Amino acid sequence: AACQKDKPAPFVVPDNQVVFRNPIVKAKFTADPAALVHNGRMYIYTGHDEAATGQNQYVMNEWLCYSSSDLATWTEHPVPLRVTDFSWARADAWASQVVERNGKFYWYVSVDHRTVPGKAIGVAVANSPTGPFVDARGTALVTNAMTTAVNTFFDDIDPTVLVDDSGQAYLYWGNTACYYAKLKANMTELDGPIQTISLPQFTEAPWVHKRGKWYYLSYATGFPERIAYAMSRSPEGPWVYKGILNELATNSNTNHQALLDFKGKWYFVYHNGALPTGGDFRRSVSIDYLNYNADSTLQKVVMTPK
Ligand code: FUB
Repeated sequence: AACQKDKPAPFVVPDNQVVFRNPIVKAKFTADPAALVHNGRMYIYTGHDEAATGQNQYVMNEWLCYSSSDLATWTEHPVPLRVTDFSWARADAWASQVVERNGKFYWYVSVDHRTVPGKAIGVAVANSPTGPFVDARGTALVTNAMTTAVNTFFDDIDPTVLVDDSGQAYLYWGNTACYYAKLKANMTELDGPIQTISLPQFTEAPWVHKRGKWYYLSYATGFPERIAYAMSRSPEGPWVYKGILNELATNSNTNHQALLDFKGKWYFVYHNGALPTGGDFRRSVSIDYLNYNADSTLQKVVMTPK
């Protein structure tokens, strides 16, 4: 009996569903997850919420990286990227995403710009998903001077990148307004004009993914935030709004999602404030299943607390 007690809970139940141990990171507060799959592992990239208990503001100086082959046991990698890695950035390691192209890993980040008012988007590059990452440009890729300043200080945050099957890469981002632009094949320069996407009650946190012939643009809507989504036959739209995908996250006024396929099943990675002493500025990343209907629309995510 003593032996039985010491056994860890099984990771997988008989119908082959993973029992997630949410939140997946308990030793640190993590936020704004992005995820990718490489060589049989899921990599989750997060911001690091460093606010003290009761401190009502974001304190975010670095990004973190975790990986897993079974989605139950996660390895923390050494800190792969900090605000200080971008000489032109002042503060705020806000939401980000890493994408792989031709064996290189490009990390698009939101940060506060030193000289251009407001937030800006930068890009770092590495030869491995865990780094070391270095600033790929030495300057911001997008600044507030380039967009229409709907919400001047927060316009240019929350980058998400899709490399389409055609090889064309697209960068989407925004707060209040949702923007997109093509990226050159080098992944570090915009290619053409910045366009605006019209979506109902767009707050922030766009994430674009493709399944079959459908493109999906999910995003944070309202405030406190739910996750809504739209679908299109093209990465350039038109996007058709489909409804709410994820309800309010426990104890967090923001939500932020990554949707991806791993070993033939789909997952929804997001954050909440569910850890003891957690909250709006002390968030935690969780993962749950993402299910599709027969007509390719998305089922609402069922969030599992632990
Ligand atoms: O974590 C800072 C900001 O809060 C992110 O950039 C937004 O998506 C929201 O989660």
